[in-house]
Amino acid sequence: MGLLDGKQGIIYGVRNERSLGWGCAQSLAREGARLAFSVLSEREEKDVQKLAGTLPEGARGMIQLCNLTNDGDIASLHQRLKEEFGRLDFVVHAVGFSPKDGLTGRFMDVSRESFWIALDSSMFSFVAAARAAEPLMAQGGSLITLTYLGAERVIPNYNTMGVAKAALESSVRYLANDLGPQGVRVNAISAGPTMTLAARGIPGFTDMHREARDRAPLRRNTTIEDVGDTCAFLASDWARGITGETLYVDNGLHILG
Ligand code: 0WE
Repeated sequence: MGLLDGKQGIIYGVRNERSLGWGCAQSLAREGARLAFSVLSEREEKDVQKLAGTLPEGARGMIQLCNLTNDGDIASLHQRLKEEFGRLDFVVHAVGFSPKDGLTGRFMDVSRESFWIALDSSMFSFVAAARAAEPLMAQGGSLITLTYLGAERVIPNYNTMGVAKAALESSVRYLANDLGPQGVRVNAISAGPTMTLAARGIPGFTDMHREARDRAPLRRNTTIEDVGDTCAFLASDWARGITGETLYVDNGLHILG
């Protein structure tokens, strides 16, 4: 018997086997949930199809292309979700993007264009996903997004993503207040540095990853399984009293001075 037997939800942002979204998918599937995946491109769709094929039969739902910065994409995805799933119990938003110039040099030198791309794709995308999911969550539900300590502290080069994550964490609180009366909970997981595709391309990330392990109270790095199990908890009724919260899954890194 799984924690999430009979529940179904959608995951945005699985890209490969190292993705935090994939860690969430594995934990949610293990606990008995049925999953839909939303991917950005046809190339990613093939990869995610392969990954989803490794999940238990009952966990595999639909895979559909959807760019969360496109309202038409969101509408057709939810039309299909309504037809094939009927109801959503959770949404996992594991999406974030900033153009390169938002992740390097001085924060204040980012272009207006790159700044808004980062805010739209990393932050407003969660609001858009929440709004679209609302009609399918009449019986309550759980919305989960991913954030990072760079929202609250200055982490070198995180720059525009830090400001986007700060807005995202604030949106978690406002959405929690909007949707609470309908029994929809909204929370964020603040993950420690993890070796994902998104992180690997970042200059200096390897050193940062090693330092995080050496300094963290638990002396280990955050894994996608750590994040996935917390995600399954937040999606479950065990977390029924938690909303508007940011949970740290970082081996205690954020408590250090
Ligand atoms: O949120 C993130 C990274 C997300 C991300 C990654 C990229 C790389 C490729 C967003 N946009 C882009 N754009 C690209 O063109 N993390 C929490 C991982 C991360 O990124 C950092 C970090 C950490 C940790 C960037 C600078 C410093 C630390």
